Amino acid sequence: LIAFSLVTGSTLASGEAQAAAAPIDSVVPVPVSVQSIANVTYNLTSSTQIRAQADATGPANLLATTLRRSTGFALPVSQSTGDGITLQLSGADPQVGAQGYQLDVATTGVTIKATAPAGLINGTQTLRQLLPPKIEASTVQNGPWPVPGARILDYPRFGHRGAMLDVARHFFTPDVVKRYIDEIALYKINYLHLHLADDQGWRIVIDSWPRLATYGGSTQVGGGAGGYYTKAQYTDIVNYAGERGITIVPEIDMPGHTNAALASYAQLNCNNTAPPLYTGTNVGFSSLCVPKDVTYQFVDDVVRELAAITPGPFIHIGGDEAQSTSDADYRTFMNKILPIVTKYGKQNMGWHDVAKVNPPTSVIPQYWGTTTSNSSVAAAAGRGNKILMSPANKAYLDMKYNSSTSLGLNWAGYIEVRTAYDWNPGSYLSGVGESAVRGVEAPLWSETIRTRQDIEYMAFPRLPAIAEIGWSPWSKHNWDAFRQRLGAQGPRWQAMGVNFYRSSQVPWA
Ligand code: TNX
Repeated sequence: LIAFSLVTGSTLASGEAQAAAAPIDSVVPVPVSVQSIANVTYNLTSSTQIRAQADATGPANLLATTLRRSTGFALPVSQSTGDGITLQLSGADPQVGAQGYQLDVATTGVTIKATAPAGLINGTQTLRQLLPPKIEASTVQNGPWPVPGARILDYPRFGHRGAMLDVARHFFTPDVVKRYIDEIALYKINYLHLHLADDQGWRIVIDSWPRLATYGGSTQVGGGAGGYYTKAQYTDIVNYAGERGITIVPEIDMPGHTNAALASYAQLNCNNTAPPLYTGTNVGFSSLCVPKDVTYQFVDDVVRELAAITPGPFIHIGGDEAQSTSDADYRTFMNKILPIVTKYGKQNMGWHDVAKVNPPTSVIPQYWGTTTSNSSVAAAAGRGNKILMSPANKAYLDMKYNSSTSLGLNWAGYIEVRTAYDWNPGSYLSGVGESAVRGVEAPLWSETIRTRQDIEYMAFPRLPAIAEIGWSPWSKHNWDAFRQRLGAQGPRWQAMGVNFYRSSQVPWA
C-alpha cells in the first residue's frame, strides 16, 4: 500500500502541525519524490548491521559513527549482504546523477543506492532525519528507533550548495570549523568556502612568507589574539570535510582586504612601509602594490602552496571592494593573477567584482549584490561564465534577523527566515537564468561573530533555507510547507546542542 505524502501541500491547519512533524514529512531540503509506505516501519535495534561493499565503506562508517553515539548499538559495518542498513553503489536509477540517491525503507531494512559516494552521503543525511530527533544526541538515549516506511528518490537542483565562514575577522579553531561542517552536512551542503585572509588577519601558514601567519595572523577584530591554521590543521579540516561530502574552497582576498599581508611584509607596499595591524571593521582601505614585481612573486608563492594542500578544484581570489585600487590597476592585477591559479591546476572563483575584467569563462563570479540587475555579471553569464549566487539581502548569514538581533550587521537589510527562503536563484538576477547559475552559497562574515554559538545563531535556521533552495526543485518551493519542516528540525538542533534562533515565523516542534 503506497500513499503519496503531500510534502508540497498548502498551509496546514494548526491541529495538523503535530502530524507534519512526523519525520517522513520533515526532511530538509525536501526531496524530489517521497512516497510514504503505510504500515511499514524499520526498527533500528542492537542487532542491526550496516552493509556496504568496499567502495561504500566511507559513508557507511560515517553513518555508523553517528548512529552509535545516541543508540549505543554496536552497528558493525561489513561487506556482507542481508537485512539491516545497506549502502550500495549499484542499481540506482541513473536519474539520481552523481549526488542523488534512492532510499527504500522496508520492515527488514533500509537500502540506500547511489552512483557515487557523494550520493550515498546525501542519502545517509536523509536517513538521519527519518529517525527520531534524539538520534542526534551525543550520549546514549533510550529507543525505540523507528524509520517510517518510505521510497525516496532525490537529487539536487544545483550541483553547488555552499556555506562560507570568515575566519579572518575573528579566528575560529579547527574544532569549531569541524562542528560547523557537521551541522551543514546534515543539510546536504557540499562546499565550504573559508575566507582565510582579510585586513584583520591571515589564517594559513605559507612557508615561503612565514610572517603572514605568525604576525599577520596575530590579532583579529577587537584586538584579540587571532590565530592561524598550520598546514597539517588545514589538511585535517579538508579531510574531515571530504569524508562528509564537503569540498573546501580556500579564499585569499586580493588586491584589497590585504592589510594583514601588507603589515607583515614592508616590500609588498608601494611605499615600502608596513602599516600597523588592523583590528577595526572598515573595508576598502588596503591594496597590494600592482606595479611591483614582488607582488606577483608573492601571489605565485601563496597560490602554489595553497593549491598543493587543496585537493578541491577551486581557489577563490576574492577581488571585492578594491576601493583603494584604480580600475586600471584592478584589471592589470586580475589579468596577472587569474592565470597563476590556472597554472597551479585550479579554477578561479572570485567575488562578482571580478566580472568587470571580462574574465575567461572558467572563472566563477560570486554575486554578492543586493540588486536584481548587474550588467557586468549578466554580460559574464552571457559569455558563458557560471555564476554562484549569494545576494547579500537574501543569503548573507551575518545580516541581522530584525532590529532586535544583537549579533550581525544590517547594511544589506534584515533577513528573517522567510526572506532567506523566498527567492529563486535561477531567476533572481536579470540575464542570469537557471542554466547560468552554478549554485548558491550562504556566507557568514565574522565582524561581530566570535564563538561557535554565535555562528550557530546566525546560521540556524537560515542555512537550511538556503540549502533547500539550492537542492530542492523549484516546483516544491512552498513557504508554508517549509516552515513546518523547519519547525521539526528544532528538536534535532536541541539534541545536537545547536544554539539556533527561534524565529517566530516558524512553528517549532
Ligand atoms: C561585504 S560581501 C564584504 C565583506 C564584509 C561583509 C559584511 C563582500 C564580498 N565583502 O568584506 O565582511 O560585507 O557583511
